[in-house]
Amino acid sequence: MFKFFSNSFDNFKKKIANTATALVNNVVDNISEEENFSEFVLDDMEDLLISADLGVNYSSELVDKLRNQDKIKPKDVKNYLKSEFKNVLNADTDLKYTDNELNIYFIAGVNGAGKTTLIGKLAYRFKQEGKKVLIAAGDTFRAAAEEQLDIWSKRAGADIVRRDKADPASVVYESIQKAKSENYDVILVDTAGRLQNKFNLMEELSKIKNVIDKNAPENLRECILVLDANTGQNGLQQAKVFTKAINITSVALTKLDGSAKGGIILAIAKEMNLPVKLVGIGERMEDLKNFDNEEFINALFD
Ligand SMILES: Nc1nc2c(ncn2[C@@H]2O[C@H](COP(=O)(O)OP(=O)(O)OP(=O)(O)O)[C@@H](O)[C@H]2O)c(=O)[nH]1
Ligand SMILES: [Mg+2]
Repeated sequence: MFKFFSNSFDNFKKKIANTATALVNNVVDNISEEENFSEFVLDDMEDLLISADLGVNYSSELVDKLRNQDKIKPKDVKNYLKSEFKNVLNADTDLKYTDNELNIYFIAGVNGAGKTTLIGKLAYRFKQEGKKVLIAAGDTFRAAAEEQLDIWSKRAGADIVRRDKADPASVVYESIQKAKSENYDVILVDTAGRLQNKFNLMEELSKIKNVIDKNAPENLRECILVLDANTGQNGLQQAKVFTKAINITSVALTKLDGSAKGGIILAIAKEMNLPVKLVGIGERMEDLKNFDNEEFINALFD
């Protein structure tokens, strides 16, 4: 298990205040004073949950449980949501890490989601922990991508394998050879952003991943899908497509700072069975948090 030092609870609470408003306070304010869960009230509640990015299926499931029962009253809606959300967020959210072995993290996601920034932040955190870190510049597609990664690697104090405009699969292959012969603890693999509806781009992604599967399968620790919190429900769609192409093991949700769409964390857990393990809460190198189920619930409800 690998723990990052984390930002304070108060800071986290501030960063997700908009999500708390959308997901909890709005619902409580609109529902809790009602007498009963009439169809009208239930419809209202469902709309509020959908607009807080819980997704249609999960929102209607939450509302269905309140129909034709009289144990839970509208005044209990806050506690009801809290216990439901707790049940959904039950996966282990610790980023996998094995001491004294090479740990490879494969990072994928659509354009601009925050992949390269995440790699910079992760490199920094691993370096702070005294690890030997190698970044594989697998985005050889976008102009200036390698330059951007180079800047992050210098900032973090990590090494980089960069072969201008080379085939990304060969960059990853070379990184694995270097890391094995020079005893690195960590490889972070950056990949080019891609539209999830472009078949050949997704094919290319699985080709890059195959290089790891062939040359260091026991070292692949996580395949992380990077999602921009602001894309909301579209993130679910992205998760489905990426999971088909490569076996995603966890999600890093970026740009949660200021976003009101953090409800997507619950939708991803519920519909995809994928844990969010990392959250980006700003553009600086330190603005990365380990996601913690209980802390998230507390920050939403308390
Ligand atoms: N506010 C905020 N901005 C972020 C966060 N993470 C990334 N960004 C910003 O999002 C923008 C895109 O980030 P990149 O890391 O370049 O995204 P990418 O996925 O590598 O993009 P491509 O390589 O073009 O696919 C940058 O301006 C980052 O500073 C975050 O957690 N919070
Ligand atoms: Mg990038």
